[in-house]
Amino acid sequence: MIDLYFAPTPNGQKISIMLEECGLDYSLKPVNIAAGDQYKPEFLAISPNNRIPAIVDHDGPGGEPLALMESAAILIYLADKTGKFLPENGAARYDVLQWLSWQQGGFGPMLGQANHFNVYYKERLAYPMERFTREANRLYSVLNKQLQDNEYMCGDYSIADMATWPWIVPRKHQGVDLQDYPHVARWHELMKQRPNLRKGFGLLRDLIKQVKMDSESRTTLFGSSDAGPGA
Ligand SMILES: N[C@@H](CCC(=O)N[C@@H](CS)C(=O)NCC(=O)O)C(=O)O
Repeated sequence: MIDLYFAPTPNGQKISIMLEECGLDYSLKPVNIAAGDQYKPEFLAISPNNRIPAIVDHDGPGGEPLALMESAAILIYLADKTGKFLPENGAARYDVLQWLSWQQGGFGPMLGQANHFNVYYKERLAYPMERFTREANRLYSVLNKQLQDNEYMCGDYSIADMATWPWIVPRKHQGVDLQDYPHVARWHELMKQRPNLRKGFGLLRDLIKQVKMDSESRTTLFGSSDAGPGA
């Protein structure tokens, strides 16, 4: 059994999608990051960077429990455990790992910053809004080019797709219009047809609507209550 420490955000959804796609048994452990659950000692013992997602696999390597943080490491671990969605060796394996790294090091963090300055920060600051919206659009055009000749990001469906797709759902907040990226739009629709992806993505989605972002939760999440709701 795998414990999944989760909140319904793009980084969390990567892992709930993968667990559903692999058909693995898991037990959901909701982490309310707006209320500061990520700073509780019992969570920090599993995820020292105070971020979701994290897992504990009670049947880890050698039959011992394994705790893991960082969504890319978790995806690679689950792919290796099940033999699914990541080629075992050869060039195809490194192709998936390079696009997973692209998502993890660029696509996710830059879209997160675009979202922060376009939506959360109390003022509309021209420089960071333009910088991160421009970078978001540059990254979408890289993805668009990759998807021009590939049905999924690396040919076959893989953990690179699962890591990238949840980030394009809130694209309006990133200043992105999918009409400008027809191959991304085609892939977005293709992905949505996968029932297990929809199930993993839908986990605790209703919770988002109930979370009240007050001054205290903004300070918990962003270190400052200045990160107020956007205009
Ligand atoms: N690089 C990490 C990023 C994880 C991350 O940023 N998680 C966010 C939610 S999407 C979080 O837990 N935020 C809590 C906080 O900022 O205190 C990963 O890919 O797992």
